[in-house]
Amino acid sequence: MALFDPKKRFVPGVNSFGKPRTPPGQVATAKFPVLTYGETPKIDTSVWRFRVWGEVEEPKLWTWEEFMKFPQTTIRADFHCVTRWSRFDDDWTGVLFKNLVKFIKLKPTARFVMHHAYGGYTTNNSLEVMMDEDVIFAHTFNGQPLPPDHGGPMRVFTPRRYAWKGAKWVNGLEFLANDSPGFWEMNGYNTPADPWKEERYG
Ligand SMILES: Nc1nc2c(c(=O)[nH]1)N[C@H]1C(S)=C(S)[C@@H](COP(=O)(O)O)O[C@H]1N2
Ligand SMILES: [Mo]
Repeated sequence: MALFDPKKRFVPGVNSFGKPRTPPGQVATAKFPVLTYGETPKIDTSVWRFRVWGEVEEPKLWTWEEFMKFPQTTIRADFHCVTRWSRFDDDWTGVLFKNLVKFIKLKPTARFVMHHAYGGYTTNNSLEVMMDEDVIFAHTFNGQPLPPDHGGPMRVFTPRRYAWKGAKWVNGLEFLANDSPGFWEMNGYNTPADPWKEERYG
């Protein structure tokens, strides 16, 4: 299933979900800067594990092989960093959250989702934001394995939110009943983080 409808690119200046392609205060770059707080962890897929816990009926622990059996999707999307650079039209392949969550039995109390990652990074989104149709757990970038500096072997990418809302080297999801700050959220960044509303800080 491809979410990208090429016809939409014929609407000048509008992205795949009907918003201005360049959010306010952003500048386009052809580069792909690496924005990491700390070191790049090196994780082999043979030892990679993905945990699910918190407000769920049954915690999960998936291996790489198990994760690759979930439905795979390629999206074309734009990347917006809160430090004001944006990258356009990359193809990301992996498992959409909305498909992954079908394999998790949520408790009715689950309202927020904390991403956990190798290295200790965390970030929190509402369940509603995670259910956006293009939130993806990506292992492939423009047809190549996602490079370690950009979060390989697996990262989260949230095209409708600033990029800090997706954890590189993701290794688990914790479902929460209440809004709880992750790494940057504790440091003054906000939870919804909508680039078109310039929700950068607090
Ligand atoms: N684990 C982890 N994930 C992270 C970060 C980080 O420091 N550690 N930085 C975030 C920020 S602020 C951005 S802009 C993007 C940067 O992704 P890139 O390095 O691939 O450009 O990753 C996000 N995810
Ligand atoms: Mo960022």
